[in-house]
Amino acid sequence: MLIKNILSSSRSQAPAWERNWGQSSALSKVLMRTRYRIVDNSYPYFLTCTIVEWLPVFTREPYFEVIIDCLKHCRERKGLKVFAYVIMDNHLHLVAEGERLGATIKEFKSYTAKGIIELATAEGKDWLLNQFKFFKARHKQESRHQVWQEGFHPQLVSSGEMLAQKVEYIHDNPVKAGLVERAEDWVYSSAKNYLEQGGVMEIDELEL
Ligand code: NI
Repeated sequence: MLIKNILSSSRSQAPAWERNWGQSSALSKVLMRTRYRIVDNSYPYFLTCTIVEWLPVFTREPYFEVIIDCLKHCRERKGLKVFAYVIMDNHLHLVAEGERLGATIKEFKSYTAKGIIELATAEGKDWLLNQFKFFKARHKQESRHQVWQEGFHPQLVSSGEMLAQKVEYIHDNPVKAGLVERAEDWVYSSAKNYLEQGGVMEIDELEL
């Protein structure tokens, strides 16, 4: 596993690197040549899903797999196009597109929340489960836990340049966090896919 130095602080706020765009890398030069065009009313969006209180949930493979399995399902069955993604310890980013994008992401969050709770229950992670209970929004009656923060901050990606910038930003997350030296060394992102080095799931690669 290339995952190292997973941040252990339980309540860290968004770190500085989250607020700054990445500097250019070899990958960005490839991406800046993108010929991707937005057609009709179908636009990609940059999305962020964050665990409640920035709790570090994704620290071991089974937790990452909950997300990967659900993304695969959404691609295969719900018409979700995933152009880029990264899973960090307490949040994930996507550049995605779909006819029912909002509804699909809502279902994705609900389904993965259940998976995370099941896993935490099976592993006896009472501390984590108690945090999920403690931070549950009062108005939410349908579940006892709150795993994700509300919403997913959709940002319309309206040009090829912006698209390249978002994809690069996504791939740079683990580098900026000091977890890996090169974007493609992070297992749970689409950086490898763009370098023809495989990747843990298929994506809808942009035409480069
Ligand atoms: Ni991030």
